[in-house]
Amino acid sequence: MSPKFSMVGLVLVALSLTSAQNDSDFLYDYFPEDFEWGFATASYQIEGAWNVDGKGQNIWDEFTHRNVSPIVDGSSGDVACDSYNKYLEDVELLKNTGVNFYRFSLSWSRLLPDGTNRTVNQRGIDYYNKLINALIANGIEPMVTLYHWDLPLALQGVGGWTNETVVQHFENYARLAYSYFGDRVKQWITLNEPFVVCQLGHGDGVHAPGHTSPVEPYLCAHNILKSHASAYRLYERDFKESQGGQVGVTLDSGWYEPEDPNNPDHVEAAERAVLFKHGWYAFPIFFGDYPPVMRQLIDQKSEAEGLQESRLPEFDNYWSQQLNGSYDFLGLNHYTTELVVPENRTDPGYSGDQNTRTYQSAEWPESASSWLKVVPWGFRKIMNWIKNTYGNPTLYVTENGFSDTDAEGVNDQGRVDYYRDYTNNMLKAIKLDGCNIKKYTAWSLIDNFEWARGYTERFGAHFVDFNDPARMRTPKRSQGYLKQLFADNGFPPPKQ
Ligand code: PNW
Repeated sequence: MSPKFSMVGLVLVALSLTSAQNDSDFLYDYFPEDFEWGFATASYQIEGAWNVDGKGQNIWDEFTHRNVSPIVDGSSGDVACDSYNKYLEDVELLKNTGVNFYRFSLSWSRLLPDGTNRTVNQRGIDYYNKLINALIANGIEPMVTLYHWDLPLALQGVGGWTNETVVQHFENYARLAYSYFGDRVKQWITLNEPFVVCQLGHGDGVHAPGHTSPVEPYLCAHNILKSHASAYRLYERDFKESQGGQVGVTLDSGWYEPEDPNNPDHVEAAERAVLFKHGWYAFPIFFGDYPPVMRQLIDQKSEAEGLQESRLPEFDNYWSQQLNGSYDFLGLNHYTTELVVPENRTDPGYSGDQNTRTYQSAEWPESASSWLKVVPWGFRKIMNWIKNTYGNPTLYVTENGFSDTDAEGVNDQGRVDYYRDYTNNMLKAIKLDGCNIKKYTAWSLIDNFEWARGYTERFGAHFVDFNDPARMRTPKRSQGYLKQLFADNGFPPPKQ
């Protein structure tokens, strides 16, 4: 190569590097060859069939059936997308979009009606066997979440996640799942978003079981972490050698950006916010204990409140060791970003404990969900924070997505733009920042029951007509977009 030629090459490389690091620039490049693409769903949000074929009730059945409905449109997951009957259609949609894998969750009370291994519901086993076999027959790898928020009601009767006995029940349930499905399922996620389980279910009360408390979320988190560790160690001990799969956990975290990045107090407050959100669950799993700043602030505030002991429980040596390193990969659910300012607070509970206040910029594009603003660069920042904080673990994006309403129908350009810009930031995190991201999962395959928001917010790449008894599914514009993205495995440069 002539010196002149290589000089030109160097200048071009330098130019493209500087321009690509500027976030406003789109990166035309490809994902690594072994990168994998999929869709996610969750049992309660899609299955329906809440009281048939031996399924026991769970806390969302009870929550949605309350006389005064806590759901904005008074709806429930009784029928949802009827995927219990229409799972083969779902597999068709997956196949048509060209995914590598499908992330779905098992309904604990469909398999163990009262949550304990006293009775196994064979018809529940049959259902998931049929689904798993159909996926595999179509070349789609199953990725299974054990717990996506639908705790068996009988276990809630004795305190649910706030009673330590749940740990053994979860381990028994995990053993059942590994035993029956582990010959074909190699990707296991113990829990989906323990933060949402504990804070929205036990702190704010907007999710089942609807408790409001400054203490329960920390207790819930403590038992949920032990449950995760038990299920992880069980697989490691009794299944890993024969089945050869992987076990991880899915944690949700937004990105927390200091309002004023030049103010050290703002920077510290934003760091606190990420530690309280992501670190609350990830620190025990990566390091064996809660983040020091949580220990310090919650101990101090508990004492000031006149409590005998801290609202944040402690791990003994045994649990600290069980937890430490209990992951083969880390799952990340990410949707949005918040701005953070420091604020001295005395209101007891998860929010006040952080001494921060968070809000979202009015300039960020909106979705149909009040909490979800479109901030694509935040995705790249949380991935880098995870890389730097935990030593660049294997990261699977297990959810990412955008909501709209009936009004958009299948013309969901907002979702197309969201997926394009978020996945492009993920590409930058991989190619420019060296983040170890191996899989990406779009939420969601189909519109579904969006928890407290009922059917008023749609996240699907396929439209579901909830007025139609057949629950017809229709591909949206975003389905076509994702299909192309998955097939290209990236962003081919625009043709000149
Ligand atoms: C996730 N928030 O939940 C869940 O894993 C899905 O089941 C859900 O449908 C999806 O995201 C869309 O909401 C979240 O308030 C719920 O920050 C609420 C929040 C985040 C995630």
